Amino acid sequence: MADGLKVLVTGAAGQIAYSLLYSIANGDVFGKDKSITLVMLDIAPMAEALKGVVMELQDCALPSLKNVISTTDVKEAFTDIDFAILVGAMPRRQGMERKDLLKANAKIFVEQGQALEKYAKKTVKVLVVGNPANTNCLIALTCAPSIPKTNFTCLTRLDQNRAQSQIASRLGVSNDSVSNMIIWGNHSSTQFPDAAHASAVVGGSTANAVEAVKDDAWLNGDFISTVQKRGGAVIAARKLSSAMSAAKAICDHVRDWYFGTKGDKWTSMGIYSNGSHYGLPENIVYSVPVRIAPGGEYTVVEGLKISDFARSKMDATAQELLEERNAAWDFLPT
Ligand code: NAX
Repeated sequence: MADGLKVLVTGAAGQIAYSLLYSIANGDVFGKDKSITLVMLDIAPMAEALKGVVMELQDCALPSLKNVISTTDVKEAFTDIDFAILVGAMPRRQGMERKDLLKANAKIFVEQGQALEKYAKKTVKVLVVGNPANTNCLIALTCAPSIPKTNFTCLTRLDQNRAQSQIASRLGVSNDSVSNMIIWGNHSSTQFPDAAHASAVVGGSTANAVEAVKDDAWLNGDFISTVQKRGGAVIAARKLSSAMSAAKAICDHVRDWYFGTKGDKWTSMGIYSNGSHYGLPENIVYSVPVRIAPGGEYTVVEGLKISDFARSKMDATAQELLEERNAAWDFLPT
């Protein structure tokens, strides 16, 4: 078996982790020939529940799972890790102001950013899932200045998968017939799912998705709002937020980041904006299309034609991220 990887999942006693841990341990993300040491972090009140998850992982008897460490200690969790999948976050409680949620989560991601800085390998790759994912990611990378900013991403793959599936079902084709969907901006209701550059294989030939759908009113209206509000629709129906689809999207994101994207295909992920792509502001974490080389180095897909409609949507979600950043910054250590 190839050299192992040490992979941390936070929020490990939560519902996304329950769907996610098996796939990582089973080799569905990093490959069957990679031995995995799985580190699971949650908060102290969840220590007993974590023990149950450990027992279940042991009982799966998976060949690629070398070791399982469950802990409520941040130092133990972050020491020498190769990958950090930061799922754990404070959920919004009834009566909680948005500011209170930002504050609670800023505290978590300051602590975890500092732990990455102190204890993780300098080559660690970090995926932030816990909401507000983009701003939590910005906080974590700010608190880990010795790790390259390009090693931090946040999850918008679930939004991309939702958009891809909407187009595929509209065209009556399989999900893998649709590619190069883009999610711009924040993982929130201001995100901009953009089908203008996507492709679809219909009846054996490849076409631009917009030309294949032939319904601009739907593409600029219901398609966008369905994707933007999908998380809320799942909560309304299930009384719980997306977990199975979130875990699947995390696996897709990390697998592409580890093995690279294929051929001319791209994927969307929230990355640190250095101000040099598509006129986006500097110092926010913004979702853009990227191509990824094996090993993880990514390049932003450049040169896409941006319509006035797209521009206004891209700017609106950037504006929301600037506001989130400004609100969260009050809670950062000086
Ligand atoms: P759960 O509430 O089921 O689980 C969260 C877990 O995190 C709990 O076990 C909790 O004890 C733990 N936790 C809290 N603070 C922690 C800390 N400081 N260190 C370690 N663990 C801690 O939530 P779940 O449904 O699993 O969702 C987790 C997060 O993902 C939420 O913030 C949610 O909003 C976010 N999501 C983000 C998505 C994205 O696309 N970026 C989509 C899915 C999901 O909504």
